[in-house]
Amino acid sequence: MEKQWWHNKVAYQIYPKSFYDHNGDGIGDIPGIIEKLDHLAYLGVDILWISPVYQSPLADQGYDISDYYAIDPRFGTMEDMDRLIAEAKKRQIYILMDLVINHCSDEHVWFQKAMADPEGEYGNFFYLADQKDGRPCNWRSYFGGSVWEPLPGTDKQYLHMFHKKQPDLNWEEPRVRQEIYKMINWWLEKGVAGFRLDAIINIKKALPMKDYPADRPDGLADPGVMLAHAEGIGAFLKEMKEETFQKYHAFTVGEVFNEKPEELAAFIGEDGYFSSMFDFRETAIGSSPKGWYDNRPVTGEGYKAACFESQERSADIGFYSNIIENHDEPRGVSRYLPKDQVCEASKKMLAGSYFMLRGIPFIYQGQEIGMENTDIPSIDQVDDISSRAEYEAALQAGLSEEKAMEAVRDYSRDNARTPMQWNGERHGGFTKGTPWIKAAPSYRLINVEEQRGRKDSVLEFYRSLIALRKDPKYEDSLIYGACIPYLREQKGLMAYLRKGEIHTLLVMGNYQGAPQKVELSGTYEKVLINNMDRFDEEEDGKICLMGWQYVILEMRS
Ligand code: TEU
Ligand code: CA
Repeated sequence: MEKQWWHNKVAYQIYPKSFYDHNGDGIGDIPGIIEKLDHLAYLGVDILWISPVYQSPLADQGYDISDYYAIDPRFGTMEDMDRLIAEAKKRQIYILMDLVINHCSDEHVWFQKAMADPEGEYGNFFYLADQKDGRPCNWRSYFGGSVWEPLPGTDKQYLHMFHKKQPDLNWEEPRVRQEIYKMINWWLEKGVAGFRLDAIINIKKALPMKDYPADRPDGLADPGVMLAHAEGIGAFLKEMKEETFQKYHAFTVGEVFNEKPEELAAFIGEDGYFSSMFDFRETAIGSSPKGWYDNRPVTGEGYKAACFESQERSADIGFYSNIIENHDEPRGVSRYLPKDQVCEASKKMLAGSYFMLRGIPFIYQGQEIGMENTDIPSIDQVDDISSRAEYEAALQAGLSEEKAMEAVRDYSRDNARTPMQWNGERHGGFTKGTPWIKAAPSYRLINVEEQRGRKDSVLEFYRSLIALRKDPKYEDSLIYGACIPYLREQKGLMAYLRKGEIHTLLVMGNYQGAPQKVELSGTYEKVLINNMDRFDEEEDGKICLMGWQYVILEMRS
């Protein structure tokens, strides 16, 4: 495999609105990110993915862009952005912008012009249809309801896969693609190192549009069904790569759901459309097509199986980007650990388990201190638009309000969007004003200030994981080595070997509260990481792992 600059990097996602508020208006901002760059350098991360800060009405928290060439004043100015890129560079940190190009905002000038004159120059930038012919298809939008919405002041309607304030761009129209490539290159010229590609699989629709069998009481069909019928996205992605990323050696990570298994090499192989794409197999565990209310909780065995399937699938192909959470998901520790067992030891075990898998590890803000899901008392205190749709779906299916709220509490995107917990002061030290969204009450106990320098904290544990991954000595195994499941059948054990040309590391996590004995794969040289201060060797080549213990051993070859 040809080496790339990003192979040995660790990435970190910032959700700017909730990261750090510099000017006290309650909204996190770019100057706030700059102020906290030293925290990120201390942690040791190399790549920052910044969720959208472009000009936006914030109908979907910035994933609805009204000007790709401008920074929203709530987040700062273009000078701030330039300063962020420069300050990051001083610390050898690379910046990734969030590229939201499946759709824009209904306040974008293209849409405004299409609305003013649907038959004119910009009409074909969107998917428009005559109202008189009825709804062209019964697809459900991701946020609930039909994808079709009347185009105000006209006899047309337009398509939106997400919120109605997020009209889909028509990628079949070459002028749309040219406008997008121009914009991408403009950002690359500015010095960003690459992009995270939002919802990118949606840019290719199954055409001609038609109805699919309804799968919920609303009579609509899941958008995933349409995607399964869409053919030919590759031509768009290849063209985009050649016109933009490739010329700049940019790092790109696709938010790709619903890809067809045989397409993985085309997406992230040596010559793939993207450098990497997120592995969402773990987030899909237990998820029901009916909605959040019908999801089943994750077990350790389920988690392990999902990780290994992804590892096996990508092994000879390329690098997945590995996560336990992001701004669309509940907190990883609240999702992948049993509710009554969430503690510092188990958080570290989960961290270590995904972090050493083959691929690029991404950390979501607050994950490095073990932030947990927040309290959500009632539906009117929810900001997240997808939570509202899921709440409705639960009620429609006959659940009580209390049961519907339970689902929202477990899966709401607000869980990840509460302010970053910097210290134990008011609002977790996120703002001097009133935060746009309430801080999780846990900030008094879980915060950066308390953990920084405390040897056995989650934060310091993440630092040690990052340092080990970046140690050039182990590059042959932790970056380029194979990932081989170890004692896969042993229940409650998540273990694998990272086998390189020179080094072999044995990674073991006891994914349960009870201790268990584990046979080692051979003799070991040394213990590289241990989340506990004991290491119990038995006489017969076995070790006894305490509940939630996690260790990495360097094996003797
Ligand atoms: O998410 C894409 C996506 O597929 C969503 O269905 C996501 O799984 C859902 O929001 C979870 O509830 C991306 C962004 O990450 C998300 O924040 C945006 O809302 C969405 O695109 C639209 O831009
Ligand atoms: Ca602010």
